[in-house]
Amino acid sequence: MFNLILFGPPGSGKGTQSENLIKKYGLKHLSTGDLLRSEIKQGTPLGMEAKSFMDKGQLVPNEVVIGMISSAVDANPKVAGFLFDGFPRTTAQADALDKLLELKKTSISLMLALEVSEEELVKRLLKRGQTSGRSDDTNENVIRERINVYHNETSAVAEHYRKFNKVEMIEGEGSIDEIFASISKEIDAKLK
Ligand code: B4P
Repeated sequence: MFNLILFGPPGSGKGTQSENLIKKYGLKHLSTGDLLRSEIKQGTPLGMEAKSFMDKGQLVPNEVVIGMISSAVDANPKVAGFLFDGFPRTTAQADALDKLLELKKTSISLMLALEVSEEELVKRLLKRGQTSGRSDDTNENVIRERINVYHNETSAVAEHYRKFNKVEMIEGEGSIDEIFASISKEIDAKLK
């Protein structure tokens, strides 16, 4: 199996690049942000709990997100690999993911980390907020809080995988096609 983590701050292009990557490499896309927004749309208790955190720009509790990913991995036993988008976002989530994959006799193959400046992130998310209907994209304070949370809680996840030599950095500013080409190059080198 080829299991990829697409990593980076909010607005760095994880969701955008994932759409093209799943088409090219046939991976199963697991986005915790998409899974949570689907729960909110359906009005489930999990969705209602998650919304209260997401609207403030905070992370949803680890046990909620880990449970969701665990079910999604179990529900897809025959895939070529997973593309984890927006997960793991804490070291506790990374530990849980490693254990989960170990039980399936597999592991993370590669983490690609998108690098984008803070001002560009804010600009992109405010722009998306004009059309997406996402409440966490319309308020600049909430966007900046999400970026702070990334620095304080999420960036350490890259250190976790760096210990195993699994991280490659990607320049995340430029056209979507240029960034996709850089990402594909890293994946192709790893698949060789
Ligand atoms: P996510 O849904 O993961 O959203 P995101 O990080 O904001 O966005 P992403 O990075 O995918 O967006 P993209 O750049 O593609 O998380 C939302 C919330 O859910 C979190 O704040 C948290 O509360 C919760 N959550 C999710 N996962 C969690 C977890 N594991 N643990 C706890 N809580 C969790 O797109 C941004 C915009 O940039 C788009 O409009 C796009 O068109 C544009 N863009 C992309 N690439 C571009 C480029 N090259 N140039 C110009 N614009 C570009």
